[in-house]
Amino acid sequence: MKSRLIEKVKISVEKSRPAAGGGFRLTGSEVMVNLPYTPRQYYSHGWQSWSLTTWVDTSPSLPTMQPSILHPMQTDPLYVHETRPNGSWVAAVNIPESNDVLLLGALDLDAHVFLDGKTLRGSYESGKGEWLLLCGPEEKVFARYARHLASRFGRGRVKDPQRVWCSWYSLYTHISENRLERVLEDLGDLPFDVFQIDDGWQQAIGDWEPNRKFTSGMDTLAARIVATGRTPGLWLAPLLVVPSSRLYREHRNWLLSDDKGRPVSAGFNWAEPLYALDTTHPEALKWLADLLKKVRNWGYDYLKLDFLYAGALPGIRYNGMPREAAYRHGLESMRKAMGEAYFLACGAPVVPSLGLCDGMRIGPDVAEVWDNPRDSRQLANFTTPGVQNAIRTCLHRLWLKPLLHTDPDVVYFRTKMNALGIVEKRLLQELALVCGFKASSDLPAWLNDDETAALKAFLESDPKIKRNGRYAFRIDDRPVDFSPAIPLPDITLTDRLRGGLLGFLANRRPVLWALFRSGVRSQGRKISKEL
Ligand code: 9PG
Repeated sequence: MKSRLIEKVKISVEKSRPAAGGGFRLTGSEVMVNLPYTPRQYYSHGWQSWSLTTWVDTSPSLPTMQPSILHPMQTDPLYVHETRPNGSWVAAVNIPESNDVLLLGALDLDAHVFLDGKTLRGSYESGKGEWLLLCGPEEKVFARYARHLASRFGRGRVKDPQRVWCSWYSLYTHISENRLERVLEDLGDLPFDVFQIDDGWQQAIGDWEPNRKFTSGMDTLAARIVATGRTPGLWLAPLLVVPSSRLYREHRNWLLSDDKGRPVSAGFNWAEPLYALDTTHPEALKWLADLLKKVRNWGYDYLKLDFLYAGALPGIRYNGMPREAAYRHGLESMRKAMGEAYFLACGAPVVPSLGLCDGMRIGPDVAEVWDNPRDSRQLANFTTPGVQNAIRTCLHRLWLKPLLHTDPDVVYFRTKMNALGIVEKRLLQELALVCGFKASSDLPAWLNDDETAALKAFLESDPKIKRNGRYAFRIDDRPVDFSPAIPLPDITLTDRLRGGLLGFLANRRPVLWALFRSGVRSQGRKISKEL
């Protein structure tokens, strides 16, 4: 079966030719690969950084993730109700009686893949494009797909990733210039290359000027960071707009809209509905370029651009471009405006960002917990913050490593303000070593001497990584097995019923608003108590 499979599949497509090195290169807006068997396992690739990416059993399917108000910010909203196994750009299925897989991967944008019984179907949303069809050992076929993507879209430009201290996973939005300056001092000689200010400095999502907690100005803070020998980093969500912003009031016509002219939902966060900029609107494009030039002029040479999926949501655009092409168009002009800055893409549609960013978050947010059963069991949502969700998705995206720096999010060494067990923290640290990207938000003041020493050793380490299986690695001389993080829960009927009710409630804006507000308040109280 193994070696002859590729001859046994029947391909329906406009054009097909052998690909260099084996397999086929196909052209068409729809390709059908008819398999001589029903696959049991399907590799489902999520649309953007946070979206679930994993091997799934082909039956039964998972319930639809909830609440639906968050669909645009967690998955590709166009396919969220699809019950067949499906995913963005690329799919793989098992080959019976072998360890090999068959891969169908798009080489152009706006592509989705489905499994329909024995038929793997690839489809371009707009016009035709190219596909790669490969059979062989999993690591090899994904590596070949990555090489084809690199020659089509390019790779990141930066050789080695930097070690990042990021303010989010300790202080969240409760940052101020005073607090950050204290952290900067406390970091002492811990070998972090970048000091990255996350969410909380801006006036509003859309109004990217410092708020009342940053009265000295962002340029002054950048200069203070430089004075400690570190690169200043800044978080922005440049493609998002919230109703409370000036940007929303003054430039409603820059928003991505639906066919009735209403702004398209990009989700809900910060106790507000989210909307998206139309990256094909010439004035919005110019505003974006000016924004990035402005933050570069303030002195920030490391930019974490977040919630980027907003630019690729379905909607009506100024120039009618297909959505991922429109996003890439916007990203190209942002990249240009950023000059030589390091660009970390987050919440980013994966393939359309290739070649334009230097690093990419390849999984959902971590958190001080392993799993949140309300989200994973009742809401069937595997994109919410938690270490298990982060490990699962990141491990299934390691094939992206030759294309950019793969950021699995921060690791924890602290015991304070942390519900993770020692084994769980360790597994997350090992993931960071496998991904080759090191970041932490631990406040030095929250670490005891042993934890500080362990963090320092982690930042200084340069281990040899060997992959021995899908989830098995050797890191220097330690065997590391990530399989405990992989299984998806069995969702019972009771879970589904509870989830239905929870999802219904969570879709009400006042409920979400109240949840968000009380969450931020209690977070703030806890942090203040610990500082
Ligand atoms: C700042 C944070 C951090 C973090 C980012 C991003 O689906 N969600 O509701 C959702 C909300 C926030 C989020 C991810 C997902 O976090 O990944 O590192 O920068 O924004 O607000």
